[in-house]
Amino acid sequence: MAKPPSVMDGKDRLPPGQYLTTQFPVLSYGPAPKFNPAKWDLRLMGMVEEPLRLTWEQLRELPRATQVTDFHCVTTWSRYDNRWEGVMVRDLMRRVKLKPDAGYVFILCDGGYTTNLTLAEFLDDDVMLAWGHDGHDLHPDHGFPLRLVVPKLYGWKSAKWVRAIEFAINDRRGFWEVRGYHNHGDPWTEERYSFQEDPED
Ligand SMILES: Nc1nc2c(c(=O)[nH]1)N[C@H]1C(S)=C(S)[C@@H](COP(=O)(O)O)O[C@H]1N2
Ligand SMILES: [Mo]
Repeated sequence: MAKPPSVMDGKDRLPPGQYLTTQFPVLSYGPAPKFNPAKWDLRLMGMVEEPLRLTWEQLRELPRATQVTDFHCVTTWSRYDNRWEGVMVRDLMRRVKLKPDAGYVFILCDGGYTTNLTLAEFLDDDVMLAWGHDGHDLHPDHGFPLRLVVPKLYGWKSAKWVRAIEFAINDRRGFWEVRGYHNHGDPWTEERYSFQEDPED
């Protein structure tokens, strides 16, 4: 079967084992939660000197950013040039002081979904919390009011409906990470499944 021209053009842009789509599939465990801007909040907690709670209004007052990145789902679809709008994690993190022992980040979402990252990967300069996509508010199914965007890792790390960010000393696996997905999830080395993990890590 002939591949679409864009795949041929952007070969080194498409991670191994992925195909390109211009659709924006919805991959969710459970329905999109209802959003009440008067009650919604975002918490930064755990290994921080002072926990932080931001209302929807306060979140929207943080410095805004847009960023165009590719998205790679472990189920093998990739979508190029997503224009995300929101807040860079590095700007949000100016509002808290981490304790020196913090090494891992646990993302907690409305509906019970979770995912884990190393602190270094969470603090990477392309990681953001987004409320907009391609010029519109995110569709609720895609994570409105707020989703994480981690361009360098498979899509399951880009948690939708984020409500809390917990900084921790030790790593702990999130929703998909305990259900057979890789703890790290680098699409370029195809870290798809937990059985691929190096027991030494
Ligand atoms: N809260 C929550 N976030 C989630 C998921 C989910 O089921 N629940 N699915 C993940 C997976 S597997 C992928 S590939 C992306 C998909 O994002 P999309 O539905 O906007 O395409 O969201 C991730 N974030
Ligand atoms: Mo996914």
